[in-house]
Amino acid sequence: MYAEVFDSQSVAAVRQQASVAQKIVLLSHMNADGDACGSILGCTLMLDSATKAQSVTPILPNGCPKTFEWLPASDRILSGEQQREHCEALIEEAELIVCLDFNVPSRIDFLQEALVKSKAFKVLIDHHHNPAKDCFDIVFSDPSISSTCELMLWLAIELWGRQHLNAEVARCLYTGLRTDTGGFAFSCNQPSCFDAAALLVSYNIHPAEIHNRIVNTFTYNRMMFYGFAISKRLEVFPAQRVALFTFSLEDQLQYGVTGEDMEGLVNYTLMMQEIEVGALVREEPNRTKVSLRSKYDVDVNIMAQKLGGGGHTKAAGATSQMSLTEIVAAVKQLLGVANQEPNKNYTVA
Ligand SMILES: [Mn+2]
Repeated sequence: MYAEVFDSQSVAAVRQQASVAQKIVLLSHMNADGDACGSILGCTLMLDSATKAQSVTPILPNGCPKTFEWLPASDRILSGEQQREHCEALIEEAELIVCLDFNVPSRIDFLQEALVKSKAFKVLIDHHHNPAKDCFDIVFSDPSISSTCELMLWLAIELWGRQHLNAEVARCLYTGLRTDTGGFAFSCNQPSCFDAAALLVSYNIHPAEIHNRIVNTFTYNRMMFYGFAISKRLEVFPAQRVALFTFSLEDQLQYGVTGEDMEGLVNYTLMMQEIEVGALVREEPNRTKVSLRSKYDVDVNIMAQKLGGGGHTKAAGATSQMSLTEIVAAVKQLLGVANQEPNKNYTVA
């Protein structure tokens, strides 16, 4: 599978490094999602069984989110925020570092310096556009692949065959496949995505149970916040086929919700039949964040890049130092709705 991504020399080099490395570190991005958590844990478990390393340590800049603590081995994830010096030392001393589901070192935030400085053999496994190839010894990257978890599965088979696949690994990898495709709704044009799902399900995992763990998890506060968001904080521009959520810090404090609770809310914009591009802008202490989604052909990755971020064609985002007012103006400019009045009485036909 994907012979152009997994050239045999690179695969052999990684197999060799994995077989001799005593200290292995795995890294994924800030605010880890299902694909980050699933790929880092699936890879950790496979390296446990495939190598003789003394230590295999998964590190996330701000730890494992509560929503993914049910994944196997999640208690092994170290939080960079909670144990910064320890994590930096592990990164610097590592002989092999596997980076998953991010394209540039800045996506691991304050841990990037340690990564760049480390003399370890560095492997990137990712599906975002424009990977920083110079920062890694080997890069396995293809933006046409559904998820890093799918890429990790095919790479594992190239490296070791199926001998290190089992129910726990399958549970981890299926989770990223499931979340990055919105439940096999988008980013799944390649048949290989379904081949991967079929193979993972053959290890006796239960898609309905994983679906419940991922989707049916709202607290009452989060549900009430979504009601507030849709009724009070959604601007719809039907003529431009654009919709935009905006949240101040105060909005979030009032309902006791955080960024994690807003995961997926931006997708609600696209549920309106006339809307093609949706955005969510929110304030955090000392910064603002933008999420962008596209239903058809508009490339939101390009828009996110103009805001200093990036991502995928249909799903991208950015973190900014602009104030909420400034970033909303910038986003509206990019969406072509600057100076337009949102239609408050808009109802979908
Ligand atoms: Mn991903």
